[in-house]
Amino acid sequence: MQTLLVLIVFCLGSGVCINVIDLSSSDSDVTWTFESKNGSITGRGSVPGGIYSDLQRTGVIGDILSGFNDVASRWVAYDSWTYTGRLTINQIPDTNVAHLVLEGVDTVAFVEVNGSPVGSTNNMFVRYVFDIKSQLKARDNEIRITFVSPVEAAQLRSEKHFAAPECVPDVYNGECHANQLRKMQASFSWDWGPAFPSVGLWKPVYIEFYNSAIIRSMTSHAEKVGAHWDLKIVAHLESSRKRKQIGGRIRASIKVNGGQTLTVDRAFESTTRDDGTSEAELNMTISENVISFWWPNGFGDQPLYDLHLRFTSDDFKETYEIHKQIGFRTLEVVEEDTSLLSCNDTAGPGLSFYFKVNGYPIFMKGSNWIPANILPELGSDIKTVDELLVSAREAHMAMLRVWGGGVYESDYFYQRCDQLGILIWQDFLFACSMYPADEEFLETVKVEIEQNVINLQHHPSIAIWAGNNENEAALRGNWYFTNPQFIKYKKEYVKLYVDTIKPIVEGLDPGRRYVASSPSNGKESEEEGYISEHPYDPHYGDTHYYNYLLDNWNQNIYPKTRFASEYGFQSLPSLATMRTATNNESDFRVDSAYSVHRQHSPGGYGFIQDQMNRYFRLDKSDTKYFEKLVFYSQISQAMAMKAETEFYRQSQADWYTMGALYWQLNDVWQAPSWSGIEYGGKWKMLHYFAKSFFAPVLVSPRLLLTHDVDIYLLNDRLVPIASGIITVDFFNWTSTTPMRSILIAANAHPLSSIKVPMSIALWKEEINEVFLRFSLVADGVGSSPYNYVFPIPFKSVKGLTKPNIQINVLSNIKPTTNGFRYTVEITTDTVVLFLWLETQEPGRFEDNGIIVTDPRITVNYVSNKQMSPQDLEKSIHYHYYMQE
Ligand code: BMA
Repeated sequence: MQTLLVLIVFCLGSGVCINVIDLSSSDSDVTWTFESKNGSITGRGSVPGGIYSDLQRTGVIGDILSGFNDVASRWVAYDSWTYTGRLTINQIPDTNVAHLVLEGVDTVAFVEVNGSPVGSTNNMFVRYVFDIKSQLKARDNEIRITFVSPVEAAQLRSEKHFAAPECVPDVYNGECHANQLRKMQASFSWDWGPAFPSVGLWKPVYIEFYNSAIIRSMTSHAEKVGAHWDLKIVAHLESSRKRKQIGGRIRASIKVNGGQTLTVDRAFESTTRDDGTSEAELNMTISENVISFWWPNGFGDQPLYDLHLRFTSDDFKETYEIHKQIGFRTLEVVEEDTSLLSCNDTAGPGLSFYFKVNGYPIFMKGSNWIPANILPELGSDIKTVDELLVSAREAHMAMLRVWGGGVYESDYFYQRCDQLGILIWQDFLFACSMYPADEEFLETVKVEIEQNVINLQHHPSIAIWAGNNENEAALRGNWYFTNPQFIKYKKEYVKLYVDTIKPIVEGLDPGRRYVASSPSNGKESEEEGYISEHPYDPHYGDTHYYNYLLDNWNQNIYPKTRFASEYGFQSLPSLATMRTATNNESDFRVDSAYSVHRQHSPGGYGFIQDQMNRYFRLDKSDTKYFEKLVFYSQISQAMAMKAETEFYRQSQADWYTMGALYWQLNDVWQAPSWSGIEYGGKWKMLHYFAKSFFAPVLVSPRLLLTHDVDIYLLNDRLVPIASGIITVDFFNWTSTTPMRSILIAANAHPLSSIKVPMSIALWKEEINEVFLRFSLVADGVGSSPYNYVFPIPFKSVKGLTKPNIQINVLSNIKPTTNGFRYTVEITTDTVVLFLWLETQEPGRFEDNGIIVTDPRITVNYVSNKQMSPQDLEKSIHYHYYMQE
C-alpha cells in the first residue's frame, strides 16, 4: 500500500529550509520489499536493515545464531537480492538538487530509480549520494537496489587481483577473499565468529532537496596556546556536481562554561570540486577560563560543548545547520628516545610509545572492541552499545581499540565514548590479510577514508588512527606464504597504507598520529620502510602477544613491550548463554559436533584444557565435566589476563610499558572466544577481574621462579600515594584468619608503578600450604582491591576445605538511577576460591568470582527489578572451586 509522502523540513534558525524525505522502513510512507534473484522468495524489507535480519523476521530462516544455522543459511549469501522501495511523492519540491543519499550500502550493488540506472556501489563504509533529479516524478516512485552476492563478487575480483591468503582456515566455516571487498572483514568469518556475508542497506536512506549547498559534516581542531584555545572549525559543504561556486554566510557558535555563547560569523565564497564539495573555515579564540579539560575515564570529567554550525546561502537564502559536541583536551603519542626518559632509567634502548593527555603520560587500560553484532545493521543497537561501553567504564577502562576487521562504529558509539571518557584507538578496516592495490580498490578506499575521518574527527575520544590490523606482521612473518612475492606485496602495502591512506588522514586531521599498522614499531617501522625487520620489537611501538603453550598464569613468561595493544586467552561462555543457541543437552560436550562447530580457533579446546589442567584436576569421566570445564575455563582466562595485565602495569616501572588492551571485550555469538563479556551482555569472570586488575590503585605482586615475591604499587592517579602501608597477610588454606602479617611502608608518585624495595621469600616447605594476600591503606585512597599470590596450583594445595557458606540479602534496598541496589551478605567459615554467584533475576552482581578470605563480605546486586530481599535471596545460587 502506498501512501502520500511527508517531507521533513530540515533546518533550524531562520531562512528557507532543506526538505528531506526519510526512506526508513519505519516510516509508514515508504514500503520496502526484498526479492531473491529468481523471485521465489520475497517479503517486507527493512531499511536500515539487511537480508539476514529480514529473512529471519519473515520466518524464511530461523534464528541465525542457533545451532548450525550460520552454515545452514549460507545459501542466502550466494544468492542475489533486490531491495525495492516504493514511495509516493505528491509534489516534488522544485529545487535545483534532488539527491538520493545512501548512508551505507552493503556492498556491491546497482541502484536504479524509476527504471533508470543512477549509480553503483562497492564499499559499505562509504556514503553514496546520487543525483536523481531527472528520475524522480510526481506521485509513484520506485528505488531499486540490486545486490551482487558478496561471495561471488569477492571471488570474481580475486581472479583478477588476487591477494593472499587463499582462504580462511577450514574450521572457520567461512568464505574466501573478504580482502577483495570493502565490507566488514569479519562478515566472512573470524576465529571468534561465524560468517554472515550479508547484503542490505545497513544505514539510513533519504532524499535531500535543496538549491544551494548543505553542511555534510564538520571537523574541529582545538589547540591550546598559552592561556587560550585556538579552535579551527571546518564546515564540509556539499552541493550538486553542476554547481561551481558556493557562497554565503557561515556561522559557528559554542556554548562555554557560565552559560555564555561565543559566535563567529563570516561571508564565504569558494569554488567547488568536481563532486560538488567545498570547505569553509572559521576560527575562534576561547579563553581557557571558560573551558574545562576533557579527561579519559578515571582521570577527571568529560565536559562536552555544544557547537552549532550554520550556513546560509547568498543566492537562495537557504539555511542549513548542524550540531556536534566537542571536547577540549590535548593528546599526543610520544615516541622519544627512552634513554632520555626523566622518570625511568631502565627502559632500555629504543623509543617510548605512550599517550600524553593534557600533559600527563597516561597508562592506557582497556580492551579491543569487535562489532557488537555480526549483522552490521544491528551493531549500532543503542542498548547493546551502551551496556558494553558502560561495562568498559565500570572496569576502569580508558581506551578501546576499534579493531580493523569490523566497521566504523555508529555515531552513537563515539558520542558515548566521548561522554564516558573512553579513548578510541581506531584501526582502518583492513585485517589479517594482504590487500589489493588496483586502481578501483584504491579509488574507493580514498573516498572511504576521507568520509570517515571527516565524520569521526571531532570526537575527543578518538586518540590515534592505525592503518590496519596485523598486516605488517603478516607480511614480515610470512603468515600466508607470501615470501616469494615479498617485494610485490610490500609495494602494494606501501601504496595502500602509506601513499593513499596516510596523506588523507594527515591532511584532514593533522593533530592526530597515524601509524600504518597495529602492531608496528611506530616511527621505527617508518624508518625501515613500513615493513620492519621485527614488527614485534619490544623496544618500539605496540605489540600483540599470544602464547597458548606456556603457563599463562606465570608472569615470568611475558615479553617486554612499550604498549600491549592485544593479548588474550579463550574461555567458554556460560551454559546460560550457550542455551540461547542450543537446547540439545548432548551438545554440551567438547567433542560434540556443535562444540566443534563453534570453536574456530584451531586447537582451541586443547589449549583451554591444557591451561586448566595445570591448575585444576578434572577427570574426563566426571559427570559434570562440561559444566566444570566452562567454569574452570573462565577462571583460567580471568587469572591469565590478570597475570598478564598486571605484568604490563608493573612494567611501567622498568621497561616503561604504557598500555594494556586485552583481546577482546565482546562477542558476536555464543561460542568459545577471548571475550570478557558474552554475547547477550553477561560478564564472564574476566570482566569482573578487570575491575580489580585495572583498579587505579593496586598492590600487585609478582611471583618469581625462585619463589621470591616482588611487590609493585600501581598508582594510576594524578596524585601521589603518601604514607601508604602495604599489608601482606599469610594465610593457610583452612582459615580466614591470617597466620601472620607483614607491614611495608610504600609511597608512589602520581601515574606510576613503583617496585617496593623489599621482596618476600617464600620457604620451599610452606608453599604447599600458604597463600598471600596484599592490601593497602593510604591517606586519600578510598579503596584498593585485595590481591593474592598462590604459590602452587590449586589442585595441589594442602588444607583447602569445603566451606559453609551463608547467603543473606539485607533489607536495606537502595534506589539507583535506573533500578535498585541490594546488599548480599556472604559469610563463610573458611577460604572460598572463585565464589561465583548467579540468579535468574535480571541484573548484575557488582563483584563475582570472589576469593573470599574474610569471614563476612558483602556484594552489591543491581537490578532494575524491585523484589523482596527474601525473593532475591531464594533465587541466588553459587558455585566455587573445590579440589576433586
Ligand atoms: C588477533 C586479532 C584477531 C584475532 C585474535 C585472536 O591477533 O587481531 O585477528 O581474533 O588475535 O586470535
